[in-house]
This record gives sequence, C-alpha cells and structure tokens, in this order.
Amino acid sequence: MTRISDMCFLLLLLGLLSTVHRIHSDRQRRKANGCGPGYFNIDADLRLVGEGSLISCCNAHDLCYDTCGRTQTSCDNDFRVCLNNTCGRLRGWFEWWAQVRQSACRLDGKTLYKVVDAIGSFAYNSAQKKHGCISG
Ligand SMILES: [Ca+2]
Repeated sequence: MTRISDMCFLLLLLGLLSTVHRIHSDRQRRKANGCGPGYFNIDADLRLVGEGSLISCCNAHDLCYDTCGRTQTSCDNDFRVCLNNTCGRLRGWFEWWAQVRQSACRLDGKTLYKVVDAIGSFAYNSAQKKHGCISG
C-alpha cells in the first residue's frame, strides 16, 4: 500500500517536474535576435542612423514566428504595421527634419519588409518546426 502511494507520488512529482522543465526550456528557446536571421543582424546600422526603435519590431516578429498558431502572413502584416507606426513616432528638432527622418525610416522599413517577404518562409517554417508547431 505504501509502495503504491509512493509510486503515485513519484509519478506526480515527475510529471510536475517535466512540465516545469518544458515550460522553462520553452521560454529559453524563445529568443528574439534583432533585425536579421541570427547569423547576422543590422541592429548596429539601424542605431547608427537613428532608427534603433525598429529593432523592437524585429524582435516581436521573431517571437511571432516562434508562436504556434500564428501564420506567416499575420506575423508579416503585424511587422509592417509596427515598422510604419514606429517610423511615424520619430521626431526631429524641426518639423521638416522629422519628416525627412520618417520618410527615410519608412524606406528602410519597406526594405526590411521586402527581405522578410522574400526569405521569410524559410525562417517561419524552421521556427515553427523548432518549437514543435509543425512536424518535419
Ligand atoms: Ca531576427
């Protein structure tokens, strides 16, 4: 009798530990790596031209690709909206300077979006596989 209850307790403990481990490693695996696929990124370049605030859009986009149930299209759309909104918040000493900065930023944002649009499906599929969302 004692042995059975001990076994049950042990099984319960193991189940709990594996759940905690799974949640913990899941959290650890979800890491955004800025604007770029990981082996390179252009965060430093963006900061250099005063567009470092775009990096948060890239990180949100990375995490979106890692999320089961999110489609690539919805992640990419959110990314485009984020880039546009973030560029719209750039300010300058003068209104014309703010306009120049925002236009330049939107142009860079478009380039970023085009890159994602061109090579995104590979990144999306590998991220979804890595997080167990799709098999393969
Ligand atoms: Ca990235």
